[in-house]
Amino acid sequence: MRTTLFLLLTASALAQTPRPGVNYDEAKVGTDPLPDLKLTTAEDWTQKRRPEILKLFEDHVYGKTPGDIGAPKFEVTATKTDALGGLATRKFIHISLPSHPAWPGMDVMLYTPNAIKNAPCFVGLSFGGNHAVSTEADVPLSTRWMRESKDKNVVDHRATEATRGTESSRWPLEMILKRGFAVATAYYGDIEPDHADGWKEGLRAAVSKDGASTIWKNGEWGAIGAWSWGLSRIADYLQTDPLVDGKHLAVIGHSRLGKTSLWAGVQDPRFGIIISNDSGEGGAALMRRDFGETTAIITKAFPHWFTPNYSSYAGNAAACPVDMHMLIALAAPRPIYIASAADDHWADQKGEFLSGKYASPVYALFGKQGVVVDAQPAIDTPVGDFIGYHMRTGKHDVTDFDWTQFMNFAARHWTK
Ligand code: GTR
Repeated sequence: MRTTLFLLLTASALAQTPRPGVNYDEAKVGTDPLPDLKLTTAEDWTQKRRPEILKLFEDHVYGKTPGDIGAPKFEVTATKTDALGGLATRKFIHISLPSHPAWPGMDVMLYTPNAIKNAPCFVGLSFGGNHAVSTEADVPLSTRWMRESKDKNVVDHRATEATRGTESSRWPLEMILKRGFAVATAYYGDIEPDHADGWKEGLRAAVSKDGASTIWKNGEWGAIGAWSWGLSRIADYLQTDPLVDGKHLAVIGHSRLGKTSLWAGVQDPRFGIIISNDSGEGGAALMRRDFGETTAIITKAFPHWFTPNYSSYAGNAAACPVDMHMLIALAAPRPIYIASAADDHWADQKGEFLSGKYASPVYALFGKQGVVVDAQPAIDTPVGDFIGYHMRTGKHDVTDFDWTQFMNFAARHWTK
C-alpha cells in the first residue's frame, strides 16, 4: 500500500507531503555515532585523509567519475551583447565530446554583466532548461526529455512554450548581474535525463564501453556523478571566456542539484565556493539521523542517482563508512555554504546544519572557522565564516533571500 502511494506521488509532492512512517520527531532521530574524521594535521588531511574519504564517497555513495573521457569541444552558438535591456551579454555555448558523439552534448547559457570586465561566476544546473531560467523570449526552448509536470506545462516529457520563465524566480538574473556576478547554467537533462533508464540516452552510456548494455557495478558513477561532470565541463569553458573570471567560480545547486553541486565542488578545486541549497538526503543532511527522507527512501525512489551499493545502506545507514559531515569536510579549506528552508523537513534542516558543524574541525586544522555557532541559528539568520549556513523562512525552493546570502558570502570571501 505504501509502495503504491509512493509511486503515485510526484517528486515535488514528496518533498512536502508528510508520509506515514517518516520520522519528523527530534526525539526519535538515529543515535549511531558518526564515522570519525581522524584528524591530525592539515598536511595529513590533505595528503592522506582527504583522498581516503573522497574514495569512500566514490565507492559507497556517488561512484567514481571516469578519468578517461575525452576532451570537450566548445562552440559559441550565439552572442547577444544587449541582453536583459543592456544589463548583460548572453552567450550560448554548445559543449560536446568529439570522441563520444553518442552524447548529444549540453547547451550552456552564460550571462555576464556588461558593467564588469572579468566577472566572478555562479555555475549551476537547472531543472527546466535555459528557457525556464530566463524570461527572455528568444532563448531556445529545450527539446530534451523532461520529467512530466502538469504544473510546469511539461507535456509528453517535452517543454512547451508555457514553460518559459517557470524557473526564473529561482534564478534572479538581474539581481545577480547588477551585483557584478555572471551566471552560467545548463539543463541537467542535457547531461543525463533524470529517470531510471535516462543514462542510456545520456553521457554515461555514451562514454561506457558497453554503451546502453552497461551493467553498473559498485563504485561506478550514477546520475549525480554525470551531472557533476557536466558542471566541471562548464568550468572548463569558463576558463576560456575573457568575460568571466575563471579563478572565481561558485558552484551552486538546489535539492537533487544541490547534492550535485556538493559532489562537483568537492571533486573540482576550480570551484572556489560551493553552495548547496536544500540538498537534504544524499546531500548535506546527515544520513544517520533518519529524519525526513532517509537512505531507504531515496535509494528506492532514485537509485540511478547513486552508485549501486549505496542502496545497501537502506535502513542501515550506520553501516555506511561515511556520513555527510565528511562530504562537507572535503571542501576544506574552501568556503562552502549550506542553506535550508524552515518548512523543508523532508530535507532535515537540522541534519544539514549539523554536517557543517561537524565538518568545522577540519577547517580549524587550516586555521579557519567553520559554522562558528554550536546550535542551529534562528530562522533567517545567516551564520558562519568558511562554512556558511542559514535556514530561510518558507518551503523547499530558492529565493532572493537565499541568493542574497550566497552573494554576500561570495563577496566576503572574494573581497569584491
Ligand atoms: C525529492 C527527493 C529529494 C530532493 C527533491 C528534489 O523527491 O526526495 O531528495 O532531491 O526531490 O530534487 O526536488
